[in-house]
Amino acid sequence: MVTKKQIVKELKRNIQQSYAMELEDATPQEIFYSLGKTIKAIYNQDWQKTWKDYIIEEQKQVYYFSIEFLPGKMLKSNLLNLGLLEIVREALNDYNIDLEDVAAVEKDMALGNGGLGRLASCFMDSLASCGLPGNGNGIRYDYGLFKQQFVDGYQVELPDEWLQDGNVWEIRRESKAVNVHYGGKVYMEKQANGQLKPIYENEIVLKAVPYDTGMVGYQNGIVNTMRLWGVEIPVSQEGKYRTIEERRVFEDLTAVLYPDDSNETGRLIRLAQEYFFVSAGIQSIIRYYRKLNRPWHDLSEKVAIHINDTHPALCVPELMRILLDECDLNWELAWDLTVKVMSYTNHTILAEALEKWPIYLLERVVPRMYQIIQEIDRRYVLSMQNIHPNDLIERTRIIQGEYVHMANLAIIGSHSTNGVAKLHSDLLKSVVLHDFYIIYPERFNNKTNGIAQRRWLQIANEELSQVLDETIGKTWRKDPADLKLLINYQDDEAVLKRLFEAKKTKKIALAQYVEETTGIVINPEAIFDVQIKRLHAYKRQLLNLLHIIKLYLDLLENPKLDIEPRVFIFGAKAAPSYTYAKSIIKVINEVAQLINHDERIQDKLKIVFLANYNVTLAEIIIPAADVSEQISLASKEASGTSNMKLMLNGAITIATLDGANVEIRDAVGDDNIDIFGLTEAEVYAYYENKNYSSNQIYENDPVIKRILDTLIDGTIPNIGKEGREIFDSLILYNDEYFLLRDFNSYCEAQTKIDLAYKDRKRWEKISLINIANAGHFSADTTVKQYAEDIWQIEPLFARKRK
Ligand code: 26Q
Repeated sequence: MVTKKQIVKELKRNIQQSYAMELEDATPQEIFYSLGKTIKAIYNQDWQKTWKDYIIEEQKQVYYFSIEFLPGKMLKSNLLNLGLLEIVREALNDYNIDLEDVAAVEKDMALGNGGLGRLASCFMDSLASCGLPGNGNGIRYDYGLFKQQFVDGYQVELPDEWLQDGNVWEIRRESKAVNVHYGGKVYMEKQANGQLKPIYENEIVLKAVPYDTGMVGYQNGIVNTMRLWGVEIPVSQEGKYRTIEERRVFEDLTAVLYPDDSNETGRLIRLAQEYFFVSAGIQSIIRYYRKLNRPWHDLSEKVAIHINDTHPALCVPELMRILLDECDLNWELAWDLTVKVMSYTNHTILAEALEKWPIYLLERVVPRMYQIIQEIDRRYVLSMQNIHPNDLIERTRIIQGEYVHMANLAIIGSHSTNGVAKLHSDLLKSVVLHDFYIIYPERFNNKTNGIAQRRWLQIANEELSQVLDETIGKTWRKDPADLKLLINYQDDEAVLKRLFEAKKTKKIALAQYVEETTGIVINPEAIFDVQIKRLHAYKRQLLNLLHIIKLYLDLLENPKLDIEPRVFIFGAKAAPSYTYAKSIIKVINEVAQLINHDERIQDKLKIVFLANYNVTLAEIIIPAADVSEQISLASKEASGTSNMKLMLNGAITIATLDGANVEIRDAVGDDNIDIFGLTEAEVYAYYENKNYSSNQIYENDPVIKRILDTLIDGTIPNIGKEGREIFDSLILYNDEYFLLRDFNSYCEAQTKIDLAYKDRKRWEKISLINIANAGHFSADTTVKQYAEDIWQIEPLFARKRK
């Protein structure tokens, strides 16, 4: 066990070594870096040992391929998982240094857009904490997701220079670099032994260098690896570039994360990025497997590869390429192994978000991939003839017209396809991927998302954690299902009071942050009503806003209206090219400006749009939330994960029956969640019957008309263009996401929230019931299900740290 004294000694030595100064004189930045080095040195032994144990035990390992990872800050979570959080806090305290100040200087590692990337990082934490042999494989972007600022209410994007002060957690492993080939011409040549081998001409070779970060398990001595690849120009290729510009394109391959979280169509660089981490990752897996000296047909007993959404779907043809071209396997064996090794998760049902690449691009960027995809496609059709009708085969082909359909490639090339919540997985089977479900029913399954309780409760909300520890003991930290024990206290006034006080403390902290960053003063006694997620039409931030406008108009008409004071809090980034989403941001900001400064409202309503929503900000907002807004149009949100984080922190959910909200309702019961709106079946019925008319609602409902008119009649200043654009989307273009249809139902649900909050005892009880049932949504449980049902991997027995 590491002592406080040892830590201080090492920390001082590192500060001395790096900066030639004393701890007392160091800045938080200098302390952070040196503390990081100190901690890394502590877990390095475990890291090495974990790796060796996996090899000695010949453990099957999973490689989680994801083009996004969103770990946020790592200092406190590493300390917690090493069991050193309190020791280090005290050690620094002895020198009058606040750990929080040191932790605050760490830059968020934001190599992801939102839910999908954060899920990948929660899984990394849980895999290590459950002692499961799981590695991450992704891209080391030089710039993470853009930083968001508001200027005159408009979103402005700034580069995220997260590597500016270096990255203390990573290890660059030059010796494990591999080459990745692009472009040129490929043709097949017969060898003396009759085998066909690809000959490459004029291709471009890039070097992929791995940067490894230790993923520390929760107090179990396990450290797994997240491997992110960065691009370099190999020395051998230096002379090949005609111009600096030409060279720059390749050098910049891993420079930036694409900031679109749905569809960024047809970008050459994006395709090159996808192939980059896929090829590098699979090469390094096969290099490792060869060292084990085992026969090829055992590959699927040692290796599982997970395709996180379709972005890494080239894993399928790339593994085929290596097995065929470099390991000389025949097609049948290579294919059999590939399908056994691969599994795929789908994260969306939005048709426009299903990835497809134009053939000409694949031919240009990754010609050998295209050849192999053609052959997979040809054999797929052949194998299905005489079994299934032609039209079904045609609809499920990988290559259709001018495009390669990546989801089709991932499904055909893997043994498992899963959705991320029950409802979503059912919709995949019955609608979106129905054709594939007919062909491969056994491949489809559900794995409901989960979250890392340790980060979202213990680290983000120490106050609540402490109340839980003192009420139900500490076992929930390892066993989230034990949160259930809290149910026994649902009528215990003392516990309820303590929970309420913990919430209050966090609300005061958030209020302080809000005042410091925006100048807006908010009342911690008010209901904190939170919607935090990417800005998307289907997530319906606009529905939330329309309700706020309604409250505002109601209050103007009747200043005595008896409503609980409410603060509406938003956090959301819009993809830079998503004009409509940006217009919604502008309008929310202008409505905020209007209402926050209208004295007639007497602080009954406040709107706060916090800029630059990211993991760190989430850790400040979520513990302070009273109400969780999960109001997407039913059927559109695959799962959602902020719904789980907010519930865990005692917020009460107002929700449509979409994604994991359905399972949250099942867990807490109808009385402890506020459900409204169309069901998924009703939404589909509208599509079927084509009988929705938003204009009819607008003309017949004077309240709705009055609210919508504020968008275009000058009531809200400075939104000429945007107000009109949004108005038109609702009326001229028939309200694609049925906001008007759900509006009255939403308002009723909001009234219920108001009434429930008035009955403070009841509110506190509902909040407790939500916390007690949040253990259902632990990522630990989720990864264990993946491990058992899909990857067939087993935990390494947890050993106590010495
Ligand atoms: C695709 C092509 C080109 C460029 C970008 C993309 C792209 C990038 C990111 C497409 C999609 C994403 C991210 C999707 C995402 O975050 N989906 C969310 O995944 C969560 C975890 O499963 C779910 O909880 C959310 O419901 C889902 O929206």
